[in-house]
Amino acid sequence: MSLLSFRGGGIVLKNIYAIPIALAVIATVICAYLILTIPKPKVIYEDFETEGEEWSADADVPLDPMNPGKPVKWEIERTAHNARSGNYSLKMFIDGKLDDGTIWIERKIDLGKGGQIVFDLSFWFWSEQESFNTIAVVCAYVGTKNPEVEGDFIVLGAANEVAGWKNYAYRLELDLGSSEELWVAVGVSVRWETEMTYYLDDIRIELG
Ligand SMILES: [Ca+2]
Ligand SMILES: [Ca+2]
Ligand SMILES: [Ca+2]
Repeated sequence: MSLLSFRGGGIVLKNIYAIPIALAVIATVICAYLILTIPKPKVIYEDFETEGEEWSADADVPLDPMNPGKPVKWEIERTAHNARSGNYSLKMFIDGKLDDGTIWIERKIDLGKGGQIVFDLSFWFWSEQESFNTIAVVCAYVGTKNPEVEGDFIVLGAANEVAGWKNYAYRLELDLGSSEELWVAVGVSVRWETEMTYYLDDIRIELG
């Protein structure tokens, strides 16, 4: 039997429920609006456990005098040889005997909006040995352009601060202007005349 068929009493009953129902509907609409419109941090995580196409390798390295017209040897590849998480990480090798060269991985992030953002980067970097000499430095880039040269990067610290895995972090507030895309890169830059191999794992990027 419907509420309306109750003549007088039914109308009273209907009024009693009308206000709470209306409030519940309004509260639901407000909650849905807040959930949809409050910006949530976007988190990007890369642990190298699967093949991906988001990141690509790039470099700014000198030409090899022993090999005319060719750059010095460098290589960035996913490997199961060493890992902080799971079974895989990224191996970064460069022949730094000319005391020069920067190699990195980079990716573009489509944000869908420009303006002010807070960028938080964290990753783990592996060095075979600790050294008081700065053999290489760990470097990063964040900005609106595709990084192409060593000068695009900022130095986060020495690459040989510990033997094993070490966490590096970088936080930045930046104004993208009208650009709706962001480029991020993490790499290593030679400071000592030697061949060197490092590993990278567990990159976490938070954009708020
Ligand atoms: Ca991993
Ligand atoms: Ca390039
Ligand atoms: Ca590039």
